[in-house]
Amino acid sequence: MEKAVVKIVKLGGSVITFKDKFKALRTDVAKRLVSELSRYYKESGESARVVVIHGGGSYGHPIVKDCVSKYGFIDRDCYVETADSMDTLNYVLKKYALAAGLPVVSLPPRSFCTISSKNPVCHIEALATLLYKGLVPLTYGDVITSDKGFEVISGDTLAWYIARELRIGEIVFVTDVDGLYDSDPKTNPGAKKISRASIDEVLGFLSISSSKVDVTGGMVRKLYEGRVLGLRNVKVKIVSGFIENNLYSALTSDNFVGSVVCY
Ligand code: IP8
Repeated sequence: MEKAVVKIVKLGGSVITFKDKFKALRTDVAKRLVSELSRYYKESGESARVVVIHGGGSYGHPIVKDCVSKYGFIDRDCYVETADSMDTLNYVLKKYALAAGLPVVSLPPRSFCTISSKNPVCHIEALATLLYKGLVPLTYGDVITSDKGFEVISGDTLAWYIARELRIGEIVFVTDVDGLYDSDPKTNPGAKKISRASIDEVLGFLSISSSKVDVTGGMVRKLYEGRVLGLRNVKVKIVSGFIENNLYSALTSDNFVGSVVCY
C-alpha cells in the first residue's frame, strides 16, 4: 500500500462560531466544513489521513478572558467552566462530522497535554494510533494543567506540535479571512494579497495585530509559532472558510481562495 498523505485541518473559532455572540455556533458553516472534509476523506480512500482540530471561538475565549481579567489567572472554576464549554462545542461538531460520514474520535487535550516550563508537552501516541488506523482524531483548543496552575493550549499550538511530532507536511488553517495581505486591507485599500510566500517573507510583512477577545493571539502568532517550533518542509494553507468548497479545494489542490506559506 502506498504511504498515506497526512494533513492537519484547523477549523478556526471565528469561522465555526460567532465570535461576538457568546456560545453561538455558525451551524451552516460548521456543517458545510465537515461535509467538505468528509468528501475529501471518502474520495481519498486509504491514501489520505487527516487530523481535525477546532478553536474555541465564543465557547472558549470569552470565559477565559473574563476570569483572567477578574483574577489574573485561570482558577479551578474557570478551568471547569471552560472545559465544559469546549466539550459542548466539540460534541456538536463531532455529531455533525459523524452525520456527514467522517469517522471522528474526540480527544480532549486536557487528557494528554500539559505545560511545563512554558512548553506544551503532549502524549500523542493514542492520537497517532487512531490516525494510522484510518480514524479521524478530533481535538481542540482547551484548558490544560501546567506547572503554574491552569493554562490555555490553542488549537494552533496543537496543530504545530502534532505536525512536528508526526512529521506532517501540510497544515490547513481554515480562517475568516480570504488570505494574507502585505498590510491590513481594512485600513489600507492598496494592500496586496500574498498568494504564495516563504514564512520569512510573510513575517516581514505582517505586524502584530490583536483581537478583542482572542486570548491566544492572532495570525502573526499562528504563523510565527511554527517557526519557533522549528518546522521545516511544511506547506501551510490559510483558507477562507466562508466560501463553499474552498476547504475541499485546498485539501485537493493549491487552487483555492487563500494563501500558501512554505516553511
Ligand atoms: O481558539 C483556544 O483555542 P484557539 C481555546 O484555537 C480556549 O486559540 C479554551 C480559549
